[in-house]
Amino acid sequence: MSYEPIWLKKATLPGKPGFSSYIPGEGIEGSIERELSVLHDLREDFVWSVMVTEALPEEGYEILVGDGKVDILGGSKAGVLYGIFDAMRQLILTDTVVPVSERPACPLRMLNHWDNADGSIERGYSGNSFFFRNRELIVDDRTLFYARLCASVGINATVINNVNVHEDATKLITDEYLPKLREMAECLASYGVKLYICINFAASMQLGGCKVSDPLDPDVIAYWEKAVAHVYEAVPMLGGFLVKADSEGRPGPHTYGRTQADGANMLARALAPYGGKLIWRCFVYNCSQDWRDTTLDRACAAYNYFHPLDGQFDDNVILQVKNGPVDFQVREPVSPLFCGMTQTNLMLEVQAAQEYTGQQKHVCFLVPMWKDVLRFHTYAYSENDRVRDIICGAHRKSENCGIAAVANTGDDENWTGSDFAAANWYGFGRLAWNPSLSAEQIAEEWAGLTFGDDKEVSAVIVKVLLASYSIYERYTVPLGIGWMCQPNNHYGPNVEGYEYDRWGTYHRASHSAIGVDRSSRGTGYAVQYTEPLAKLYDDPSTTPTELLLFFHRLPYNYLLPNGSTLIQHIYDTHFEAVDELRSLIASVVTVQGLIPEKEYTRIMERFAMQLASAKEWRDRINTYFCRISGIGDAKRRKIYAVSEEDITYPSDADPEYTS
Ligand code: GCW
Repeated sequence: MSYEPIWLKKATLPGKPGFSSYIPGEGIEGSIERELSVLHDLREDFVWSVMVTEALPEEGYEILVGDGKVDILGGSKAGVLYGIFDAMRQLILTDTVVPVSERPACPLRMLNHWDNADGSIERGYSGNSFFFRNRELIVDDRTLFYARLCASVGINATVINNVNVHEDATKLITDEYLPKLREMAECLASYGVKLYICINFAASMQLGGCKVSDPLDPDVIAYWEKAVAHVYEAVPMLGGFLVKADSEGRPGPHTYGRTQADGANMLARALAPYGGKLIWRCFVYNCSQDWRDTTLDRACAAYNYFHPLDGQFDDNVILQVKNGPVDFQVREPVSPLFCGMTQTNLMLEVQAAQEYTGQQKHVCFLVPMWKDVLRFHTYAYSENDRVRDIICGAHRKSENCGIAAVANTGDDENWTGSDFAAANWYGFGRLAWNPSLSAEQIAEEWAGLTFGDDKEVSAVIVKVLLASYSIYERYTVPLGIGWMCQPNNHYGPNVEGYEYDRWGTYHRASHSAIGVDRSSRGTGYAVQYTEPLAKLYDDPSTTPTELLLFFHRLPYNYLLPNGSTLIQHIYDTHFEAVDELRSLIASVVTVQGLIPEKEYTRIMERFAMQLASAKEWRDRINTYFCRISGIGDAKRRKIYAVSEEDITYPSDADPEYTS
């Protein structure tokens, strides 16, 4: 399948070096040469030179400019490449180069692909895998271009297979795959991207003939030592393993009464002699909950399992924590693990794949959401530390930390299905490199690189991106409640879809109130946080409005700080967001003709799907809450309440309804 150069469009002219064929063994020197010639094509009148110097941090770089001469210095060859891409970005956006001195904030800047060996992608919204086809690994020009795109935004690591490791992918660590895996690792490394793989915790049984996968069993330990030695003999540049254990049916140490630390350390010790890292996910919870049991709260699970183990993990273990305590909902509080694990290496996991945010049919630029997470004050070490400090290693002085995004790519021609979704891939890399960049700056860069330098087009694209997350949030789930989507595929509304299921994801709406009480009077989730956060979240009057229903169970006539009742807020946000979406679409129509037709058509096709789905969200949510509460919209907009006699309209005279 052919592919487009997306944000490297201007740096990839047909027949010119950027679109090069993959030549095995070419190495990072080959990439530097190729990218230098792109720079040269962009500005022939400049004299370009590159140099590696130990005076700079390993992945850092400096660009020196003087008298038509540009020197790019890197702390390593990868640093040089990052410097070249910076110069390229500057040239394309501003037609000139200014001096800069840069180093990445996060040591690990990683993508997690949920690609299966058969070529399908779990939660993939842009075609099939370009890493696997029919149980075979593919290494070709597209792999190289993927690495080029990653390097151009500073991504330095990737996991190519799904965390749910099924039978075929279990064999990635065997001779069936190792030679090709090495080729893959070399291809990626030629752009400074380190390959990682997901392993199956039960491989000792499935491949090694052991009776168990108990991490303290000597046969299991011996199996992994041998298996890892074999893998590193074939693929010495492998970064390590990522593991999903004891979660959603995946095997893990809990089966044997062992802890998550027992499981992680056993694998980490097998990897340590080779410098390998073991990334262990904290997404551990009971997915067979009885919905009748209102004392059990899934949000509490990760902290309950991992917090008591703080300090027990080996140094080459990194715990990978989803941004929120449940699962990539449109709005969740930041996971309390970032507040309470001061003796453990941590990595943040966000999801660029738009599983719950419109599945790449809806525009949803996630950088603003990620920035909220990164700047969140954890109070773990001091008053001033934020998630970004923790994942950049500021406190533990460790290189074993960073940020991972579940990737949103596939083999679609434009890589991400939706053209706008590429901004999330781009933005993730830029933010991981420098969390202080603003969402606006990232959006502007991406728009300029992707759609050219027309100011009008850029302004419209940036406006769409920056408005999109807030709009999506408002026509979908109100006030952080979550999980009102279709079960299984997670697209579109279904208010009670998860209500009586086993997944621990309930809103428990009744005729008078909605939400789960997660305060100290309820499940106690709020008090997993450090102070002053625990106190703040424990009280509805100090809980941030956008998270109100995540933490509290409240009546529909509860008054919000803006003077609106909770139910009126639901109506207002849903009506307004659909209207705003309509006007955003109209603004894109104004630049028809200034955007290439192919892209424009693709964008409009997706907007049509988004608008239809947004209306469905609005009408289902509004109708559900109108019917269940019997309270009508103070502004009398169209809601499908069936029987008018059942509805009471808040009167203007009633001070409780001053929306
Ligand atoms: O939300 C769930 C997804 C699963 C995914 C899981 C996880 C890869 O629906 O598809 O499995 O999260 O993060 O492990």
